[in-house]
Amino acid sequence: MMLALELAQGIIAKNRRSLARAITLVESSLPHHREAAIKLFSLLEAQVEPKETLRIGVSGVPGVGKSTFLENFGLRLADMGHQVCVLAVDPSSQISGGSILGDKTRMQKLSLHVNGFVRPSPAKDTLGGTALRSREVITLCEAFGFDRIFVETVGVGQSETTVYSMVDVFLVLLLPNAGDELQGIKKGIMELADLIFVNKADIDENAAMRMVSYCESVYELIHTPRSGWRPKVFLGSSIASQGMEELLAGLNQFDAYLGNSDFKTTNRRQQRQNAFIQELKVLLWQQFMGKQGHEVNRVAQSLLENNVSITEAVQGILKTNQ
Ligand SMILES: Nc1nc2c(ncn2[C@@H]2O[C@H](COP(=O)(O)OP(=O)(O)OP(=O)(O)O)[C@@H](O)[C@H]2O)c(=O)[nH]1
Ligand SMILES: [Mg+2]
Repeated sequence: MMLALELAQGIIAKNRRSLARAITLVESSLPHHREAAIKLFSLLEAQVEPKETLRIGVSGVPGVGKSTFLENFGLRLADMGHQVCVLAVDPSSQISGGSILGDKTRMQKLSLHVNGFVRPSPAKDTLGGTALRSREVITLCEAFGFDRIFVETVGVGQSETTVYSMVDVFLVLLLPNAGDELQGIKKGIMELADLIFVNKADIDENAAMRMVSYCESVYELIHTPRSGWRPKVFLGSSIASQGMEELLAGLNQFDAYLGNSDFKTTNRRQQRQNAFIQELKVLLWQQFMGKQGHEVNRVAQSLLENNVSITEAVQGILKTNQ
C-alpha cells in the first residue's frame, strides 16, 4: 500500500509524474494494481475539496481536427489561468494506433504548458470497463486541480456514448464538406451535442456556413439535449485560429446555464449511478465466466450444432450455477 500513499501525496503536491503514474495504475487490470487504485481513491477523497470543474467531451470523425482544436482552444484556456487537461478515450485504439503518436505531437504546446496536461488513450483496451476507468482518470485529474477536463473521442460506434456518459458538456466537431452519413448527423450525434463547431472553415468558408445553417435547421426538428439547453452551432478553423472566441463565449454561456440550473449536479449523480450498474455488470460477468466459462463455451458451441432453444440454453446455464 506504500505505492498508493506515495501517489496520493504526489498528486496533492501537484507532481505531474505522480499523476501520470497514478493514471497508469488505474488503467491497469492487474488485481494488485486494482487494490492499490482503490486505496489511492480513498486517500484522495479524504483530502481533496470539491471544486468547480467542467468536463467536456469532444467528438467527431477521425481527422476532423479534434486534437488540433484542443491544442488551440486548450492553450487559450490555459493562458487565461484555467488548469486544462486533455484525455483520450478510444476503444478502437488497437485499430487506429496512429493517433496516439499524433496526439503527442499535435498537442505539444498544451502538454508543455504550465497549466496543461495531455494524456493519450491507453495503448490497449482495459478489460471491459473502459468507461469506468476513464471516469476514474477524470477523478484523478480533478483531485490534481484541473478545472477544464476535455475528453477526446473518435466519433464512431460506441465511444461517443461512452464519453457522453461521463461529461457535463458534449462538443461535436464537424467537417464542412463531408456527408451526413459519414459524420453520423442522422445517427443521433446531434441529439447528444450541446455545442457544435464546424472546423476547417479556412478550406471552404461557404461550405462551412452552409453546414451551420443545415445544423440549425436540423435543430428546428429534433429534441434538444438532456439539459434542455438549445444547442449552439459555430464555425471556424483550429489551424487558422478562427471562431475560437465565439465558441469560448458559447461554452461560457452553457457553463452559466448549468450554474443556474441543477442539471450538472443531477446529471453527475445519474452518471455515477449508471457507472455503478455498468461496473457491477462487468464484474458479475467476469466472475461468472471465471467459474462457468467452460460450460458457457460448451453450450455456445452446441448452439452451432443443434437446434436448441436459446431460452432453454440460458436457463440451463443459470440452473447449473445455483
Ligand atoms: N485546413 C485545416 N486543417 C486542419 C484544421 N484542423 C485540423 N486540421 C488538420 O487535419 C488533420 C487531422 O487533425 P487532427 O487534429 O489529428 O484530427 P483528429 O480529429 O484529432 O483525428 P483523430 O485523433 O485521428 O481522430 C491534421 O493534418 C490537421 O493539421 C483546420 O481548422 N483547418
Ligand atoms: Mg486526435
